[in-house]
Amino acid sequence: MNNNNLFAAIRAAFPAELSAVAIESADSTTGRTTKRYTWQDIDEHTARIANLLTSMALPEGSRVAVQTEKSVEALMLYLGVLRAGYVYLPLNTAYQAGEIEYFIGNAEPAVVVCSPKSLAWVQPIADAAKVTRVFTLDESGGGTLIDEATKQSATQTIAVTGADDLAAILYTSGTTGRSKGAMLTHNNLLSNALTLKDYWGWSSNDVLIHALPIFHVHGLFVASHCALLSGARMIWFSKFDPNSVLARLPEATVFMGVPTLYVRLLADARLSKESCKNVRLFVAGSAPLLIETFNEWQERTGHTILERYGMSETAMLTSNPYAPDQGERRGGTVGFPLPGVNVRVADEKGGICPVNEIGGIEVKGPNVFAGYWRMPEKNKEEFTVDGWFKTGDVGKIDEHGYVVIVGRSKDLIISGGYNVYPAEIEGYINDMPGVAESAVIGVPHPDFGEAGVAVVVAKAGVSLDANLILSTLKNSIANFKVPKRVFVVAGLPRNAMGKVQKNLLRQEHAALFS
Ligand code: MLC
Ligand code: AMP
Repeated sequence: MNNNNLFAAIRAAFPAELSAVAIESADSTTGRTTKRYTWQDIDEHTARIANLLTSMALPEGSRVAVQTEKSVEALMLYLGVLRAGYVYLPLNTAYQAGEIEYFIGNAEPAVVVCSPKSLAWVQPIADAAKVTRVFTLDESGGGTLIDEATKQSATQTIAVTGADDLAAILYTSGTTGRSKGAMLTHNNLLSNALTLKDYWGWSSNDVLIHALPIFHVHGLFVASHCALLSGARMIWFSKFDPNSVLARLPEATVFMGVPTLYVRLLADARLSKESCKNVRLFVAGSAPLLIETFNEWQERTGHTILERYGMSETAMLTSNPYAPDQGERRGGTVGFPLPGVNVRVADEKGGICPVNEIGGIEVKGPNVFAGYWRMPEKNKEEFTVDGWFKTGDVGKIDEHGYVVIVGRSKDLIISGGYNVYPAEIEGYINDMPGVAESAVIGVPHPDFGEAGVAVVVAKAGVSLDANLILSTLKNSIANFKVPKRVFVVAGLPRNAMGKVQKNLLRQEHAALFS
């Protein structure tokens, strides 16, 4: 029978020699190998996890929500969920109780896996949402999930799924209201992964340094899928640290990172042509790569970073070329639409923009998600009548076919590769006693690319304490969402329509971190 399960394709790509090392977990400070996992280990661990889930007789399409530290076992959990035919729902480790309560309430997962140190507050949330079972998984791969999985058989028949069955739900914040769950099918993920594997020239000789978190598209899908589908080895870091990455870089052939990772590596004097001697490909994405970083990287290492563009709803849309005969890699651009992916630029009336004209970037292709989880009205808003997905990014396609992103129509801050939605943060600030209104803006930041800044107005007669606003936010939301600075001001600039002029605030604070 034809099985469209993404894991079936991954399993079929395992090398014949199952005793070869597939993943080396490495100490995130020193870079030294702490444990080796063979392809056989991946096969057995994922089979056990899949058997554990199947033994629970969960309803078809059940979600497995996961908020755990990064470990090889956490990757096995993702693969085990695919293998069992359930839907994987990764959650940023920085999320706090209020945020997790929303995700669990909205997605109604059958199973939740959390870190042992979060169990005390996750369990009541899960109980209230009638979650069948909560397991734990810690950063060294221990916990009740693995204890229970170990009792299961190490062989399993991969669940048969259709191409359009859901493989994962990735929550991505909305410009208004709460986060939306982007539903990704097995075919969305597999088609995109196979395209990237081919386009970027992956082979079993590759060695990938994996230093990104695995709760987002970049680390979970782009990096892991390319390596797994190529039978390539991964050096697995639970956290990015320039020291450990530089210790292992000489044996790597591929590195992937958000721009902040490149900025931090450049700040380390040990980065040199010698340290990159075996690397064939540096990939950057998830946020704009500054041309200064692109140029400096070229000078220091002799390598031209390949910048690509993607999002949770669509996986990867465009990429600068890998092979020289496909063209040069141009800094400041995100390259060409990937094979099989259609990208167009539309004006406000829905007409197609001519070459070099700026408009909204739209996409169509097998990579485009199946819609937002239980939000039919959002699907109507964010797809055109002829079925193109409106990315919310603003850009153009130049005369050579390169896509250039110039901004966003969505009010979004991308900080160190994480998305922060001003409307969400403003909502928290506006609920604080004594606050009349607030505006959260993104301003240039040398490390994170952009950083959030809050401008807050007090109610008449109230004196607000900026530090108290910051500490209140730190106690309620993920740390990366907390603005780096808070200013209490007399009033916000508004236009004739009464709309807050965030562009003026951005100008005013543009040099804050320079
Ligand atoms: C950490 N902090 C951040 C932050 N990361 N603040 C803003 N933006 C971020 N991204 C906070 C910390 O909580 C801390 O606050 C302070 O900033 C300094 O922390 P740090 O020790 O320097 O941070 P670190 O743990 O080193 O993390 C930085 C990072 C991490 C860059 C390594 O943010 C990261 O891994 N980013 C990658 C995100 C990613 O994978 N994105 C892909 C999305 S997929 P305090 O107050 O506690 O001191 C996608 C689609 C696509 O977009 O195209 O790929
Ligand atoms: P997410 O919703 O977290 O998947 O973030 C997706 C958004 O990241 C996109 O809509 C873009 O705004 C942004 N993004 C991803 N890659 C790039 C890139 N190479 N350059 C500029 N922005 C990017």
